[in-house]
Amino acid sequence: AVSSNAQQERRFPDDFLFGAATASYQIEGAWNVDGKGESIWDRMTHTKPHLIKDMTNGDIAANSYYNYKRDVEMIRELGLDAYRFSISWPRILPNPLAPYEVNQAGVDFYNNYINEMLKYNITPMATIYHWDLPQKLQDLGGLLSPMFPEWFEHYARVVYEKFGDRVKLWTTFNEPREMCLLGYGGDEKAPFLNLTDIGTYYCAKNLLLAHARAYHAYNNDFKPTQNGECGIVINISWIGPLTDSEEDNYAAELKRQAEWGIYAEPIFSEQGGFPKEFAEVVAQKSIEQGYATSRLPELTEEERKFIQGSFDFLGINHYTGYLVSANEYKTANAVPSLLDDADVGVYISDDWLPSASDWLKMVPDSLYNLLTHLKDKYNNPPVYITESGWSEVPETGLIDDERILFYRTALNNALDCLEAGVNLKGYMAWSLMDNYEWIAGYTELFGLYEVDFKSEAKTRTPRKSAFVYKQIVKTRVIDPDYEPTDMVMTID
Ligand code: PNW
Repeated sequence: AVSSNAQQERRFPDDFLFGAATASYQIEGAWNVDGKGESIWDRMTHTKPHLIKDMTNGDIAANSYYNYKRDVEMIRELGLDAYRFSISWPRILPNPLAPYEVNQAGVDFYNNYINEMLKYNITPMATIYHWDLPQKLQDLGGLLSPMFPEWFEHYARVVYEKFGDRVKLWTTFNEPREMCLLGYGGDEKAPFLNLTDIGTYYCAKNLLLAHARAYHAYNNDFKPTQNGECGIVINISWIGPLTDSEEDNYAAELKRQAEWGIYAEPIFSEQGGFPKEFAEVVAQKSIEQGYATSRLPELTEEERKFIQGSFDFLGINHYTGYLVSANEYKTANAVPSLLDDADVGVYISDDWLPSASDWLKMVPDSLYNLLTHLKDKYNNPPVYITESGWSEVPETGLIDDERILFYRTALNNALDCLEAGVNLKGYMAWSLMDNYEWIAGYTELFGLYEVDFKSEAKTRTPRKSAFVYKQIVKTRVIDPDYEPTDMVMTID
């Protein structure tokens, strides 16, 4: 019997947005079809396949360009409220500097996709940019070019104009850290520039300006008629101190500022600008290293004001966490670099369950710790968890009990957050289906649905976790004992 006492049963509110997420390059395939231009991931995987663990690429991936109706059918099977997908910039603007050359076939594809979602009352949440930059723009400097904010605003206006009558939830960028630290300041993501000294920081500044331009373009010119919302998605791990000591607390704060504060603080803090302590450390080290100015560029007063408050909500990709020590567990880093600027030790406990990805462990209460921290830090902004998930090796197959444990744990944390007054509005699982996991290729899989990449049809089959997630979405309650009776999926 349904309890009348709300305290006995912890449930998600009816308007809580449950969904699943994907990204264009990871699922679409059709890399050179119907006028699509070349992206930095096309170029990189084709010319340097050895950078990818299994030498694969996203040329075909889950072939969602052709399978999108099946994808929407899966979303219906799961009973999801929302679907987070990304738009491929080079599919829309194959020649990104020619303002009137919009690729109609690309527009048609996303129109069909979005209309298929709306037919079944599924709320689309669109990511404007999830890492597949047009190669042409990379040749001109990519995110390091001072022109980048203008290029991005132009592209954002095109997608608002084409899809904004139906898409009401927009995010500008997916994961600045992964782009700037790993792509420009490192060599783990395209364009693999490894400019450790200043690459990360110049990327961060241009990204913030580009985000703010796209936000203001929406706010001023589209929101009045389209009535949607625009935010940004930041990957935020929980970073806590290893001990209660003042030193470790300071080290953890410095690491938070370096890892995600440089992207979040300028937008979400009341005062704006780059995080104070970290900015001081970088300035100090830069001078010691012989630079004329800080390697972290200044934001002018005008830029600071332009970026501050440029959000309707905060999208967070949250997977994991770690603890920080001021003196122990340090490793060698490039000098100069962001990792050397925030020169602290990182501790990962052996007790935390490992996934198929070396960076992803199941860290107790990481989501709760993170969201309650952000609530206080940024005056409780509306938050969506835009990604959260667990990887397994391909051999795991359909019985993915560790993934089930991950989702139940994370969603219990989400309920704790709601009870603590966090303005949490939704949760998107990463991912709807197996897909191309960047430099890990197809060796680390995150799907609620397994994809048979060897089959011509890229057949999708629900895993056990799909049935468990479906049950939670339907009942709005986490039943720790629920077991699917069979593995037959239907649309309820
Ligand atoms: C995200 N971390 O990347 C991306 O948005 C997805 O495209 C990707 O497939 C997914 O998560 C799984 O990797 C992340 O270090 C990269 O905490 C790194 C971290 C988290 C997410």
